[in-house]
Amino acid sequence: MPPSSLAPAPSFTRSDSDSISINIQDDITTSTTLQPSHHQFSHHQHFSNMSNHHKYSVLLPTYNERDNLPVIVWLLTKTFQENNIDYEIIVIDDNSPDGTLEIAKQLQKIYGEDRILLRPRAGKLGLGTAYVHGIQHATGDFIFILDADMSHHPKFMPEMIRLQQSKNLDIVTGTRYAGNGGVYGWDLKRKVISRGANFLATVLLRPGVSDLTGSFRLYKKEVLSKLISACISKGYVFQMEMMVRARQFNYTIGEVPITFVDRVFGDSKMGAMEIVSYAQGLLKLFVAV
Ligand SMILES: Nc1nc2c(ncn2[C@@H]2O[C@H](COP(=O)(O)OP(=O)(O)O)[C@@H](O)[C@H]2O)c(=O)[nH]1
Ligand SMILES: [Mg+2]
Repeated sequence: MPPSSLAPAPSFTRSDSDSISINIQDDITTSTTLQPSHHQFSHHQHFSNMSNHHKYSVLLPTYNERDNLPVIVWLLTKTFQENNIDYEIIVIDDNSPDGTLEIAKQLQKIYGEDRILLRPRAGKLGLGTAYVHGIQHATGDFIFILDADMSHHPKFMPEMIRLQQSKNLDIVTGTRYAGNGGVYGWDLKRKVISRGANFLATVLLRPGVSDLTGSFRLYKKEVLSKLISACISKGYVFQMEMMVRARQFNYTIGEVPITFVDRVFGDSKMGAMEIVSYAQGLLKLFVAV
């Protein structure tokens, strides 16, 4: 099999001898993302009659995502190949105790070293710096950022690219809080936290974007580099600061409604500590901006 061809449902045998096949995962993904009026993908599904000479680097930060990584990589590859888009996936693993990096190495063998780049770090250094680290190795002129836990489905990427191209936008952000966007699988507490975080940030900083804390975004590479070097926040507040700075620099931002589906495998790293540090970071920004 040529390394860059779409690997048909690779299966990964885990050390505890139960095996995971992509088909099962894909079923889960499709069934959990079924939404009533998803007309935004009925047209423009493919780019076959649209020329796209750009290269898209996907920054994929991982911490304990061994069950999710094969599926998200498979979905990304499928999406890019079906749309004739040049891409690379940069996995930034922070020495996950569950052995995510080992899985990533297997995926690199399947898909090729030009498609899967491994840029691991020695320990859990946080999300903000993971992007800083990842972008240094990106060879694309556009950068996608998304979570590795399948909460962000790659099926929205062609629409994000299309919107970016139609207006030559600097940034396109996925939004859960406009149009057909939404959140599925979160309990009330988590929904309130997310809404609260967005509300607080909107009131304090007025950035003109409906989803500030989301992290499914497309950037022109030089725009992301500039934003990253201007950002002072670490952790969860980082995503929001990026949007606030973007407005400061007068970058153009588009929004594509996305459905966010809570992770099926693994645990969220969002805890009480993250909420406290988010609030602190927000206040710091409010004072600084
Ligand atoms: N490299 C790296 N990735 C992280 C870290 N914390 C979270 N992630 C990844 O960032 C993404 C979002 O984290 P997640 O726990 O799902 O956050 P939530 O969706 O807000 O609950 C996932 O792909 C995680 O694996 C970290 O410290 N380092
Ligand atoms: Mg998540």
